[in-house]
Amino acid sequence: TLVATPRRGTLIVIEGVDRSGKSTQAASLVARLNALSGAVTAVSMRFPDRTTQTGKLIDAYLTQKDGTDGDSIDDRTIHLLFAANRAEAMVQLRKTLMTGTSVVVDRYAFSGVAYTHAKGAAGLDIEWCMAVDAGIIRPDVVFFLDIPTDVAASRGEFGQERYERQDFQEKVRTAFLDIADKAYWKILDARQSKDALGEEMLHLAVTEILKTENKPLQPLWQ
Ligand code: 2DT
Ligand code: MG
Repeated sequence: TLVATPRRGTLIVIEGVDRSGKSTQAASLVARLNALSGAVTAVSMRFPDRTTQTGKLIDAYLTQKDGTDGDSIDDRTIHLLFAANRAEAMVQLRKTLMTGTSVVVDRYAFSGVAYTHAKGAAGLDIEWCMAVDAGIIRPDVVFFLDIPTDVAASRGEFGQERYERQDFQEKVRTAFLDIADKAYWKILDARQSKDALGEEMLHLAVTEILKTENKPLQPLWQ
């Protein structure tokens, strides 16, 4: 008799500029996947994970509570902290995927590269930014929620944290599109209604889950 190898879960990453709807759509996708009849199980994850030791440093930096001028962590160091915050999650992520659960992740290394590179500082070229995350688990699919930054800026709560300025977000969007890999990125129109976008993502996610369940995990950028 055949002993079924447990199918692995699918790693789905959602990326985009601030206020593109990532967190809403991540929660919605997990709920929609779990509601399907059949054997799909999905959980969510987000980066930065602000609850860990590295995450607390990152949170202080983002909310600018970390020093007198809010600039007490330099650009290279904060980039490395974001990467460390992902690296420390890999054992758990791999375990979850290998037990057959799909994981929907709100931001990943692509945000790492796009936000750091958008600072335009010397030495923060795309190659250096990417190198730091090379070898972490490669997503099976990236949903890039694309939105003009003026539309994003007009949504609520813009401007509460570091980076939430439209001129900066424009640079971030450009950097995302520069590193978009057609092999596994889906660029989606994030101006459409929540439900329409959610349906589109569900359809694409199910297709991906069926395609990837028997494939080994791959390293990113190697
Ligand atoms: P949230 O608003 O989604 O919590 O993100 N960021 C994120 C980086 O600069 N580098 C990274 O590697 C990641 C994952 C994007 C908080 C902010 O942190 C930025 C917005
Ligand atoms: Mg934010």
